[in-house]
Amino acid sequence: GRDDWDYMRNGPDTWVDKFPMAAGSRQSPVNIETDRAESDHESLSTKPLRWKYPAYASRKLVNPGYCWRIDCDGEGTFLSGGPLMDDIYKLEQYHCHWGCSDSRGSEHTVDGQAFAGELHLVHWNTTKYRTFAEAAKAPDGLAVLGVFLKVGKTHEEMEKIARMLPYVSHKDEVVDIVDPIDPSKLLPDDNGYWTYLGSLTTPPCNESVTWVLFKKFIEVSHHQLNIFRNLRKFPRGEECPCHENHGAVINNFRPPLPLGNRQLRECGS
Ligand code: SG4
Ligand code: ZN
Repeated sequence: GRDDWDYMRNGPDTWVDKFPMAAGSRQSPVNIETDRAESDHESLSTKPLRWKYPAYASRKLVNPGYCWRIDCDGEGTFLSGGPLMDDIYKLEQYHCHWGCSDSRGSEHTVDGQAFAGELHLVHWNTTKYRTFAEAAKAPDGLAVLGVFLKVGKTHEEMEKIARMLPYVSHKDEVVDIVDPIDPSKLLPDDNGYWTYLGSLTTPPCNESVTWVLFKKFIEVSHHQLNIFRNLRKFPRGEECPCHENHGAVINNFRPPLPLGNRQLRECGS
């Protein structure tokens, strides 16, 4: 069925059996070979990438059983410019990927190096499509901003999320966000990025995403990552279905796939 995939027994190698799109030639993540990036100033910097997220856009914190996710009210949110050109995208949700240890966890890698985690802000094209579902099927329907997480000092905005995670420790748990969380405070202070055309990194792996990956990482603490690792893959009251790692949500990343003949562009440093 729809939820019949994971990062273990039914892991990324097996997704193609049930989700044929996962075998496509426009899949994500990829390894960013920094030498291969084309700095094409005309098309990317004539209209700089710009975003706006109002304080109350972040509505609900969810544990879907394979990450944490914050569902947003896209009204008033805005992402445009750069590779997206004049189309206006709205923020749908943001979520995170991480490892079992600090040496792995990101989906994209940079010159073969993984980071401890990767934050994804998922947007959809409201200029061309009427709903998120419709946009998710179109080649220019979605735009994801990706931010690498490196272990270092405590991140203040991430701390607001970390403090709420114990309330959604089990699968399918949801809490309303009352203390506003500003997704723009989760972005690095430098806007340089790489961009390429790819897919969702989870089934059904739709090839509908314009990826924008910030070159600069943000720092989160080892303790904050451990709080992410405390989420459980199974519902409260149910017995842990797997004996490994007490059913912890860890290593929820898809390994990189070939970039093939896709263009990798960069803007800024
Ligand atoms: C995460 O599993 C999110 O929870 C999913 O959100 C998301 O799917 C999926 O990642 C893929 O997104 O930026 N990593 S990604 O390519 O946004 C969608 C939900 O399932 C459709 C709502
Ligand atoms: Zn993601």
